[in-house]
Amino acid sequence: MVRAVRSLFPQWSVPAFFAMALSFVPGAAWAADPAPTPTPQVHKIADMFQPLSKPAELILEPSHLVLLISLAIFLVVVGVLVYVLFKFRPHGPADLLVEPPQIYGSYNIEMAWTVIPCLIVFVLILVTTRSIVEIQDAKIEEDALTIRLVGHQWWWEIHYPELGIVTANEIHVPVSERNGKRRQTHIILESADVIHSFWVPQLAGKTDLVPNRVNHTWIEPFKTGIFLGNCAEYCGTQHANMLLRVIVQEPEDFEKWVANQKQPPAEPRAELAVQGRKDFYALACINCHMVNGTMAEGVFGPDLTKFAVRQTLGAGVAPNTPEHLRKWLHDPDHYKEGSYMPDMKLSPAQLDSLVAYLETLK
Ligand code: HEC
Ligand SMILES: [Cu+2]
Repeated sequence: MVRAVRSLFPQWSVPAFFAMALSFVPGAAWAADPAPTPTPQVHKIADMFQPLSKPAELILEPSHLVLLISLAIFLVVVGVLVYVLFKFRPHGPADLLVEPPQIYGSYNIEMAWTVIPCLIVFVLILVTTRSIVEIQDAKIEEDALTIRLVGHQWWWEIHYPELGIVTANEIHVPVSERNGKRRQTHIILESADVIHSFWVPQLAGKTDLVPNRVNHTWIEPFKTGIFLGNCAEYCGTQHANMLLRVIVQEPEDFEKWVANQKQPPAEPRAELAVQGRKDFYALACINCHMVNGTMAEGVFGPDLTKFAVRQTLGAGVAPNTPEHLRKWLHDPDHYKEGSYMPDMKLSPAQLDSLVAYLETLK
């Protein structure tokens, strides 16, 4: 039945009617972003109607059905409304003086608008339950990559427990072949503070990150490139700036990334960068940030071990360039008002040295 419905529902009919729904999709937040991304194709419009991973595909069918039913209801309600407005409009000044017949209640109509919606809801429950079960009870393969994702106000902490990697805001995963070699990514979702929600529309539906609870989801992207996601549960003032990227790579490229992430960052050589590391140690940065292989062991903020490899900073508020980094350190509120990275009133000399040091973390 769903398949039949789907064939009735060509792709082009969706966008206009659901433009409103789509405006919630993270792609919108990025449209104005001048970020020059040197790396692979960014799938700019995070369009949930173009899924590129198993769980997102599984929810496409029921969502078409839901949208189709909603469209039918919309047409019936508006149709009846327009009919009534025309049919019973006053035909002349005389009509305004007579009171129309006052009819109280109708057994038939009331039965109809109680029973039909109940049936519709029942059908939707059955269809959506099937998809939910299909996604949640899917077998996680033995060779699946595991990621532990911890939501923070307002950034994403990312662990690869089996690989010993910790990073932030940008998830790297290997690509799967649709009909060939697959590599699932199992994502364990937790929260450090309030409820957040993981949503990368082209890869999987939303799953919440709830304090004191462990949720799960998985992805299996069929295309390389960068997929944009967002926190999808209001989590405080900077909720809209809690962006997420999933960088899907060929297995060889992914392995290279892994090998690099496992190395501690190279020793800074340039004088300015060496000074920067001293400043980094002296300025309390180390209370909140970790840099593997150094005395910086803070865990309150994002791990900076391989900071310079990331494409963005501040969970996607700005491209990761020296200019933006300098501005971020000078005044994080400029990008993210109220963020938990304090303005440390750094001097221009400190800013220069810190930027030089952070740029070596790759
Ligand atoms: C009180 C804890 C705290 C201190 C002290 C602190 N930071 Fe942060 N920092 C954070 C938090 C929290 C974030 C994440 C902000 C966000 O994205 O909402 C952050 C983000 C960053 C980022 C962006 C990381 C990324 O990948 O997006 C950099 C770079 C950074 N801090 C550098 C520094 C430096 C350098 C210092 C010292 C001058 C410092 N921080 C001091 C908490 C702190
Ligand atoms: Cu959030």
